[in-house]
Amino acid sequence: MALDLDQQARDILRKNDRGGFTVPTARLYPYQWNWDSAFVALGFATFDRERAWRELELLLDGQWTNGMIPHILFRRDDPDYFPGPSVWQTSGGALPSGGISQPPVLASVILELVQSGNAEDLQKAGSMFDAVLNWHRWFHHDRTPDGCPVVCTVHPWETGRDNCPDWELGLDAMQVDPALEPYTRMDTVHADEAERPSALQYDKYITIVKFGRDVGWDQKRLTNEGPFLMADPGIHFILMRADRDLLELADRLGRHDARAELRDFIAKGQEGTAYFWNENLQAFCARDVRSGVFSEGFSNASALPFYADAGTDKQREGTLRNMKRIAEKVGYMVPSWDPDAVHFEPQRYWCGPVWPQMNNIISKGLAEQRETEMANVVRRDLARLIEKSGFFECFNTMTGEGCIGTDFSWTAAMWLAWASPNLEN
Ligand code: 9WN
Repeated sequence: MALDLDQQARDILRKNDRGGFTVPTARLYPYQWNWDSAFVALGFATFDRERAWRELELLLDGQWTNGMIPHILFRRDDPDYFPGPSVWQTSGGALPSGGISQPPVLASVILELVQSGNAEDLQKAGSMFDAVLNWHRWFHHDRTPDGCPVVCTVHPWETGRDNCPDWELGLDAMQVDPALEPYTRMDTVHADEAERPSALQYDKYITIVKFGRDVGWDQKRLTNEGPFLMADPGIHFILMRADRDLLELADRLGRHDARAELRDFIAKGQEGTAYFWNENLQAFCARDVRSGVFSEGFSNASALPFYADAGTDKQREGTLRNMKRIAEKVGYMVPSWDPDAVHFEPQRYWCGPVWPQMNNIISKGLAEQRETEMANVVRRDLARLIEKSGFFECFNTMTGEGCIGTDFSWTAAMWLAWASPNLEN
């Protein structure tokens, strides 16, 4: 059966290939997405390394001159997706794109390809090094509000964890722009409404897009003056890890010129980690930057300090205690939202379901920090989910039923690169 699933996973990646880049799934997400592509490259690397690098090269085609790599690249307009290029109206790079970014897993994926590869892989990594460094600079400068100790986010979509209840704080603090033009959502045409964000959430998402457009996508202004400003432990820990991985790449490539700057980024991350510590919950949580208020639930991003090698012993113990508490309540780890917190819904997108790419980085971090038992649970649970339900976008954390997109690229990639039991042979 695992062999069948390996074959199915390869077929999904081939089927979602649009000529060098992969769509997350047909129809619902018909473009190239940033962190999806990075994870997908790990899947391709298990059977076609050339194609893995191609995925990343095409992602970099969309980089803006200010360094940002956008969350979506619109190579052509597709009526199946809203909001498309005519809504974003960006001109920061060579391709039409979204005006925000996504969690920067790219450097870590490149390092993984180098670690499992040869001189040719190192050469490819070398050709991408400056582009990735510029992206990290963009996070540390343009996405760090004046006077704030940490990198922040201006839109729930930028965190990749769209409608996680974490973002309610920031969304509650903003108004829907009364001048918002009427629009038609396409996601609820392709997926069950009960599994997608609400209408009010969508109005606020589009209000932020409108603000970005109104300031001509001036990223510093969007960060300092935009309607939404929160700090995400997901972006924080992923960037910290990526800064370290980029430093290792710099060493392997002999790019000593970049070392001091990367060390500064890492030090900023280490100092900023305390900002996310919610004493009440004994967990790293999202925060509304303007009010300083913490989100009061353990999300799957709260489980990432191990991946970033961050936090004190006490903070890691608190994190693990929360994970054990949650493991008693759900059928499958790691839910995207806390089953003991308000707004938990086991089937609704980022309000409960298990996400394959998150399980991957959570488990990787736990294994590296010798938290083997929990690392194995997190990996085994994703394998069980795929064996039970197939290659869905995400899965109901209670029942294991698949949610939203089918034949999903990152799920196939995570199976091939990490969760398939065949990898143990
Ligand atoms: C908005 C593509 C993307 C993922 C995100 C996921 C979802 C988009 C949407 O799909 O977001 O970027 O329209 O809902 O939340 O993590 O990258 O798979």
